[in-house]
Amino acid sequence: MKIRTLTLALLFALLAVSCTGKKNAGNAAGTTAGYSIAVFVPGTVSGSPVYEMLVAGVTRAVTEAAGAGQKATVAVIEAGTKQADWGTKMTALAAEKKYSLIISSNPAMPEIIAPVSEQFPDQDFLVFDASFAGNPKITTFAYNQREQAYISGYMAALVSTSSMKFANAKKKIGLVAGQEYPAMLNIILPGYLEGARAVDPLFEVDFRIVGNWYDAAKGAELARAMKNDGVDIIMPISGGANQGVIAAAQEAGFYVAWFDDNGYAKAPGFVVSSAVMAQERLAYEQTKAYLAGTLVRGAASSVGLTGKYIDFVSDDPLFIQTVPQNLRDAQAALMQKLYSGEIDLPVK
Ligand code: RBF
Repeated sequence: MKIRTLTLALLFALLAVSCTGKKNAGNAAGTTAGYSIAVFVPGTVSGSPVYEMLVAGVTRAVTEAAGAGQKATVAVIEAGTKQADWGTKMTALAAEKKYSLIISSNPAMPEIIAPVSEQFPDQDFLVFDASFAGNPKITTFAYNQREQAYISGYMAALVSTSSMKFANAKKKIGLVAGQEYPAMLNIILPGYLEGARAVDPLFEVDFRIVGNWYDAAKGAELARAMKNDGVDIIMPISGGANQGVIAAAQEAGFYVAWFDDNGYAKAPGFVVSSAVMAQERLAYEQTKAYLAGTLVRGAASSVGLTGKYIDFVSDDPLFIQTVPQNLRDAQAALMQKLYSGEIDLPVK
């Protein structure tokens, strides 16, 4: 496992050890030993917006707390792309009894953590982009991805039916996923289609799977094939493979609907949409709450458009330059209907 520890945080960890004389600098949360947080990244950070935001948010909260004199440290552990190893790696991490809190993110993690929690009942876990109730040591936050995907599908269909340079007459938009998983099949894919069909009921989604979260060459290959089949805009949700979709867009000439964070700068003129989740802010807020002793433990919370945990980035100059005014107006009108509740998209 690759462990990167903040230099500043390490300094505070050493101080914590020397002040208390204890080797264990964290497991007793809230004691003078301080807080020691591990971010368990199920995959690799680079290229995955959800994980980049997770690490950034947690690190910001810990750095601020440490700067204000609190004993707080963070270690980022990349568990890598072999998913079969995640359970063993999580067990090993909990067995260290070194971290007062282990933070992670993705919908599969609670099921992996549940048996680890049974084995190490004192260990606290906080998982984003996931939902799991009934274990007081596992706290989760899920995003309303029906809203997020609907917003994305709506903009994709607006672009696809427009007179923009790479748009064609076919009512076909694309989605490239890293793998198939329940949130993708039951929420994101249907939400994307639902949003597109709100523009025109004849829209179809060409849905393809990379088979992992890193293979950019495979991402590019799938995207080129989709373009040849008449797709003029693709939403990539495939981690490091997204880079392949971006490269294919620039080379073959089609648009990209970015998901999770602001992606306009990834390929100016080609990325026409950014339907985002505020994972950086949520991770920051909840880590801060944990460090302040106010994290509501064991709860399964949901966030969405309310509080702008799900949103569309419409004020980026690259969006304004790339997408014509009439399409931006139509997207803004959709957002108004969502903010006002005129369109309500609960996760079923
Ligand atoms: N998204 C990424 O961007 N990178 C990943 O490495 C990644 N790995 C995942 C592994 C599993 C088992 C699951 C269920 C999802 C994964 N996701 C990954 C998708 C992520 O949780 C989320 O659904 C998407 O980013 C859309 O918001």
